[in-house]
Amino acid sequence: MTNTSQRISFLGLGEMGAALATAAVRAGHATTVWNRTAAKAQAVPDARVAPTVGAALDADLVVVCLFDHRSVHEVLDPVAAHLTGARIVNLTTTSPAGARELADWARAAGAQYLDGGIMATPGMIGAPGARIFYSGDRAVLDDFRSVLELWGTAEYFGADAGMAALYDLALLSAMYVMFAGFFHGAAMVGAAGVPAGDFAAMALPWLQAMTAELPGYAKVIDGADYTVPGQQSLLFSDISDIVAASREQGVSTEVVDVVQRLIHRQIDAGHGHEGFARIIEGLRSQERAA
Ligand code: FVH
Repeated sequence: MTNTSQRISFLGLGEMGAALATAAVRAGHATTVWNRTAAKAQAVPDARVAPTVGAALDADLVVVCLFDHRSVHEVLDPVAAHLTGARIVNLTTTSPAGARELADWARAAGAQYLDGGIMATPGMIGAPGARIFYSGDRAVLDDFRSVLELWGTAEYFGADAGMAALYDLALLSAMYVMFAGFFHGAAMVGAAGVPAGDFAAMALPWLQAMTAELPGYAKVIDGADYTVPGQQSLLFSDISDIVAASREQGVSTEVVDVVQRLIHRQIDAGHGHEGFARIIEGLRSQERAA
């Protein structure tokens, strides 16, 4: 229970919104909930159910946790005239540009806006290890830190409302590519009858050991010198054997082809004896070309 009860409203009671609202109720905050599908609003015991979005706006803090950028506008646009003085934290996943657009829109409506990127699953909310990234109006974070910390460690990335989303999506990209690599390996050994569970037991310590290499790669990237001795060269990193073994197993090479293409782009440009981390230069040039 908290000593200082705040009036917190939640717009959106999907899996995540319900977990956030439940934590607020448990901490003793006067919690109001609204959800498009009204039946879901009953999922948070002891919360007051608002019949409309407008009725949920009478709160110290309005927490938005909807499906995507578009749904945030669909919910908030009709009540824009009533947002003057509102303090909003939006935990809906959006792109950085989407977060900036929402921040500008909310400020134009007279509200303060803090954007958030949740680095946790609903089951992790309030448990050790849950982190939430924030950027935008710092005063919202400072004034409601005790509420925000109910859900996970709050980390602030500055006034640019897009930064939390940028960090969030960058970390998610690392996660998705790693999982895709695991699925590829599981398909390779799976074609030989090895259960994915057996492969997972082997992949876990291997990937944990390999992540220890990240700071070393980061040092090379930040130093922008791929000729520093001790790096695994691009020629050595050629993954032709992995591509061939995948084909032999009858497994699609889509996942590994991407990595092989990035390696060969650098080799073809004459950098074969430089370090593997140089493939980031190919990614950066794609970014510039876009
Ligand atoms: N669940 C997770 O593991 C991840 C962890 C990281 C952060 N994400 C993001 O959190 C946002 C909400 O996710 P969620 O898990 O709560 O998602 P759902 O259970 O699918 O609930 C979606 C809610 O959004 C409502 N909604 C959708 N479209 C509209 C709309 N046009 N107008 C009004 N509400 C809308 C939906 O309402 P209903 O379908 O029940 O009527 C749910 O309340 C999300 O950005 C994740 O990326 C979660």
